[in-house]
Amino acid sequence: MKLTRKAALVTAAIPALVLITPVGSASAHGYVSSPASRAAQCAAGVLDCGPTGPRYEPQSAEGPKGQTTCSGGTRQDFEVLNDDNKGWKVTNVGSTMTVTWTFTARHATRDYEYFIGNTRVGFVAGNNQQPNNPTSHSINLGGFTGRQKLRAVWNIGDTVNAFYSCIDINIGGGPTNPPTTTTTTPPPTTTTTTTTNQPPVGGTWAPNTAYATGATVTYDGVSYRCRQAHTSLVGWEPPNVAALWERI
Ligand SMILES: [Cu+2]
Repeated sequence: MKLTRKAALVTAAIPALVLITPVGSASAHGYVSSPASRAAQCAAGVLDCGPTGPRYEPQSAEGPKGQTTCSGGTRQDFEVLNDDNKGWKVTNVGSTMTVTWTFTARHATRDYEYFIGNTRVGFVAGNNQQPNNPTSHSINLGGFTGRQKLRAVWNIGDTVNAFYSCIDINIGGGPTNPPTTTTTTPPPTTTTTTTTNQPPVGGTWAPNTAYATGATVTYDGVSYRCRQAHTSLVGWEPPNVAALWERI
């Protein structure tokens, strides 16, 4: 009788333990599942990312907000995600792409940010609400082209932390040199007698056209000023490429 009672107590205790263990904080967060982020590729076994870390917890690349890493900078076994030369699978995308997050815990969300290099190409407010799972965002890639690393950041609303997810993409298949915001060539002044690339005044934007810095165009009835000299391409329409065209 005594034995049976003891056994019953032990059995009763087991389900409680089993329930508590998986709810531990280490496994509960989120990552970009589509297109397959670096961590998603680790979890799928596409690449060998080591015996721990993203292999089993693609959702745990966590760290303080404001970092520029893919790993979150907290756990050493996630640093493999920062290796740009690991041979990550690259996804071909257009000038706009859909990014899908999978959450294992739907934390109240401050916002989402998307970066290429130091340029923030996307922002989605979270309003401190719990997100749906999964959650998808359409991100305009800001006129960048070619092989790029999109860094997706999920900023949590009620902790100091964020979750980081890097996605290797090939945008458009156009020229490999993306427009950047680093050039600060001033607009040609009236005293300059340069005859090349004179800003067309008030023309309609067209592809395969050389535009000088300061040139103004209209597109869909809206006026824009050229931020830096370039030759236009389909896909680089003024509303798509903030690095090249400023709305006026
Ligand atoms: Cu979490």
